[in-house]
Amino acid sequence: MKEIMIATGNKNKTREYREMLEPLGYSVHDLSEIEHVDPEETGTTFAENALIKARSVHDKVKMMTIADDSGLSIRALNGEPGIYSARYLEPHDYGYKNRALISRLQDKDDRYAWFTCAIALIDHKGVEHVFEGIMEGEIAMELRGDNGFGYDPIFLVPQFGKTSAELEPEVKNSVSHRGKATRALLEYLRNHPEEEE
Ligand code: ITT
Repeated sequence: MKEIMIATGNKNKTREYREMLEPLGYSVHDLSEIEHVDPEETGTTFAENALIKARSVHDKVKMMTIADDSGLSIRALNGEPGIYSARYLEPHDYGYKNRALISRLQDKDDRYAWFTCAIALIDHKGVEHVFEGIMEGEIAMELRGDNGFGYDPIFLVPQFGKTSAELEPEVKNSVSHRGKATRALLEYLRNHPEEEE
């Protein structure tokens, strides 16, 4: 079995990675199995923050480690919440955050938004790699759907006419920022089998 550590404290991310990696023969671990203090995300890009998270765990676990930094960017809000997606309007829950974003867009015609996911991989030799994926869409007029997590209920995926919270998990993974970045990661691993355990 190939072992991979997902350096995340977000159970929803672990679930999405598990759905994508287990069918390919990976045994997926996350931070719930080790003692770990989250590093401060001091980077200015998704890629920098993903690397900060991955490095902080890789030394400890000595197995192939990935971390992702992801978030929602809204063009009419100059890219907010962006790299601050998890911290936006804390300590409020996502019902509140999602309603707040919809009301900030009330008078705007431009509802274009995109999710970004940067996955940092640190391989056995300690070499760092980054894979990125985006999903483009629009901010919906109201919250819809119970699947997914975070900002999914307000993110309309144009080709389905549904929010990403209304999509079945496999369908979301097939078009999502995390799905695309994960497929790029897997292609890299397939081409470098010596880096798999
Ligand atoms: P870790 O740092 O421990 O991985 P986190 O939740 O703090 O967990 P991020 O710093 O990457 O993760 O923040 C990403 C936030 O962006 C996440 O909490 C969601 O609010 C949002 N987000 C990312 N991917 C998403 C997705 O697929 N669907 C909905 N919201 C998403």
